[in-house]
Amino acid sequence: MNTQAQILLTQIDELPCLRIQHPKASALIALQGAQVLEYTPAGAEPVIWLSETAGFKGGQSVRGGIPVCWPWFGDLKRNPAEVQRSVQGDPALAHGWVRNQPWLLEHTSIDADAARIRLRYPTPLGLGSPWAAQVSLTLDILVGAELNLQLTTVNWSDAPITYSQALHSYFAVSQIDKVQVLDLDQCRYIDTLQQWRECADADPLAIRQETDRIYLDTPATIRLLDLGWQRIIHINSDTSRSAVVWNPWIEKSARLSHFADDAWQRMLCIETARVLDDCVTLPPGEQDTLRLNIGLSAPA
Ligand code: TA6
Repeated sequence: MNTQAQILLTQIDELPCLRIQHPKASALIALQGAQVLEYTPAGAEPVIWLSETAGFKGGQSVRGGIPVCWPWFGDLKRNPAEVQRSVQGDPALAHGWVRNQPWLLEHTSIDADAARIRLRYPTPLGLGSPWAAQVSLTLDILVGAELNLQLTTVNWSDAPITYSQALHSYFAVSQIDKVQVLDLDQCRYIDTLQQWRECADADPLAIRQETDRIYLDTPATIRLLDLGWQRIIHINSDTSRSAVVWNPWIEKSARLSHFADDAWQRMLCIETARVLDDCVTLPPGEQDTLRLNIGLSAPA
């Protein structure tokens, strides 16, 4: 049967969402946080993981998908001093203030190749630093044989702004002990579980314990090899030189909200970032885009 190409507005509990049906892929996007929740190419296993126990409540980021972390990543106090000075955010908020806020649906289109959606964070709505009213933030999402996200910040103010950001992608895996993260061997990383000390590995990364690493000087493409599903997920960004790899493993899973105790076996976060040495300073009148392209191939 030829799948109709359509973008449907739907409500899941408290959250308005867009359900994308297309011959090349299906997807689910929450307007809150402009959060991709699901992405599954035609004929493939899901690429993006959504928690089986996810909540869909106003003001709460949904567990899974691709949360937008902006204008800071992670713990604000662990960010460079210039980010903290510039954003003047609430340190109690992890991952910035836009991922649990309502975004506006600005544009949709659909053709034989893909569905395209543009969402806009309605500054100065909601929380914000002194410059929040003078910065625009949009997310362009392309759903097709590949998934493409472009997070664009425009600085309309008369002073430079400094921020960190990440597209916090939760990837679905067949079984965590059947996957390897390629292309990060030789990259230096900060191990947040070992007093944030700097390390480096010589081999591809296999996940065998709680893992929470910030890689720096990363290559444009990071590959997630999944032998269980006989595929490679290509995570490509030409505008990011930092990436976060996170799996909560057993103990932390039990402490996480909306996260089944065994869900650590079915997901792995590889987050496309601009953090630490790679954070962004944007001069007045300029714009910056964080681009992410996700595609599949068979293992070599
Ligand atoms: O990206 C890794 C991380 O910073 C982890 O330390 C963990 O906190 C994860 O993000 C999820 O954070 P959240 O606030 O969404 O539960």
